Amino acid sequence: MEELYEALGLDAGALVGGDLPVHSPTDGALIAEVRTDSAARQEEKIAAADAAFAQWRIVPAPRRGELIRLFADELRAAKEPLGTLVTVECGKILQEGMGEVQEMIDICDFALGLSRQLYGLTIASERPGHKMMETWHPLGAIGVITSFNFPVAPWAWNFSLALVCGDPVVWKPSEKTPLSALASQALFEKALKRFGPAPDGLSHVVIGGGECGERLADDPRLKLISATGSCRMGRHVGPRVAVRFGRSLLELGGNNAMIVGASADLELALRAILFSAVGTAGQRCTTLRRLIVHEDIYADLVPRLKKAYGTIRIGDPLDDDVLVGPLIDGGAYEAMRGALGKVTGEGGAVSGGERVLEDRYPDAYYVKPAIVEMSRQTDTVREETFAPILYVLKYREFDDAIAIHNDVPQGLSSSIFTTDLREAEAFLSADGSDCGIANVNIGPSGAEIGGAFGGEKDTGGGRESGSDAWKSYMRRATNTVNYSHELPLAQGITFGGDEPA
Ligand code: UN1
Repeated sequence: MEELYEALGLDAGALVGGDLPVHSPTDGALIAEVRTDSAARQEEKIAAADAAFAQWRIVPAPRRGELIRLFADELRAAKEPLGTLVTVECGKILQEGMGEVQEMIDICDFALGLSRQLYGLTIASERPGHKMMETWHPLGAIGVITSFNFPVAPWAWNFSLALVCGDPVVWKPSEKTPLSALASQALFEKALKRFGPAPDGLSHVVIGGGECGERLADDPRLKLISATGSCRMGRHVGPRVAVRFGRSLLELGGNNAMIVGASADLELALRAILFSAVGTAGQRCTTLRRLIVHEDIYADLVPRLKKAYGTIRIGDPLDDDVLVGPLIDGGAYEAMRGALGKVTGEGGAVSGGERVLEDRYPDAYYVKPAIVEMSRQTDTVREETFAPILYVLKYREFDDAIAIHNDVPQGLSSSIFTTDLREAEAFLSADGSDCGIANVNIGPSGAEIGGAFGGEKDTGGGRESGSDAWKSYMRRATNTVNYSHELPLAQGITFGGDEPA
């Protein structure tokens, strides 16, 4: 670990003796003891971010982009150690750990380009000699709350856009993955050194539990709170921010499904199902959780899927051949067991789901991904259990498939496998999938950064990452300029004969 810390510019001495123990989910070993931030220390950081805003907002956006360009350089150079740390700290396989760092690099590149494209509109005025336009200004310091399963990329989506938009950031990572956050911050500080003069306090990490997130949510100096995590967390944070009329951007749970139509290319579908359902050990917000299969291909697809599940290697996520690493902790394992127990009571036929490698790793939680065949969509299926459980449902009519698909509280990601153009287009249409992400012939997980990322209903409605998600990090001003010698009023109103009093 020491070598890894050193490669990332982390001071190993500062990672012992703190009050927050960090365990690797790969074997349960204690890998660090990090210091949490007191309320007073957190207050200092928020105040510093707020102070930095006054200076950073007047730095030209392309110059702000330059800082993100330098940060991307650091990330490229540290891709392997940072990806490895992500793997060790949250348990996803190394390919995915590295992929997560690549996602950070990609969004930095996007943000750099964006720094020259923070465009507003010009608008036709109804009044002669008048011009109307829209300008976008920095919003203020912002708070970012992230979860353990993607310990760095969602922060980077927010951070890179926010910085380019002129907003300093205070980041509260999951208390399960503080090291990846501290390493990201250290890499950013390296970029800052190369950047030259910049206001102090552009980026802060605050370490702590729920109370730490609450303090962010309640602080009026943080103009936007962008939070990624469970629906439960979002229900707590969203209203707190709303009470003070703050902005929130919520990216919460998903219950993502795939419809497999009768005409689907089953080879492709199988591969997509496997990656989406068991990748990251089922701990992505975009994980495939429900498979809705046409009755004509059910007997072909489902046994093949079970066979493929049987060949998946489960184990140390640093091992090249492994596809499924551990769950994050014992709590996640209990939640998985609980859901499988409940769903059995609801008539589900479970295969897989057992704990494995217990002798070798008594303090880690490796499980066989589970497939559960259901005759109907029950309340347990409607819940998001953050574990590799794939519920399989059968349908006959396409409209029923869509109805089952949409009949869950969450609305993040979705997909259909079909070669039938009508089905594909219907799925993407206004009365098709009700999710923020809807895909054809690819799975629901593993989105690129270029599109807006997020979902509807209990997923919280926020959009992060690409497209015009940057607008959440800026304030919009509508400007009307009168360059005439008259003062015509809008809507044709005459006011006191329009003579000066
Ligand atoms: C998450 O699980 O919180 O689309 C984010 C994906 C990744 C991001 C997942 N690009 O699966």
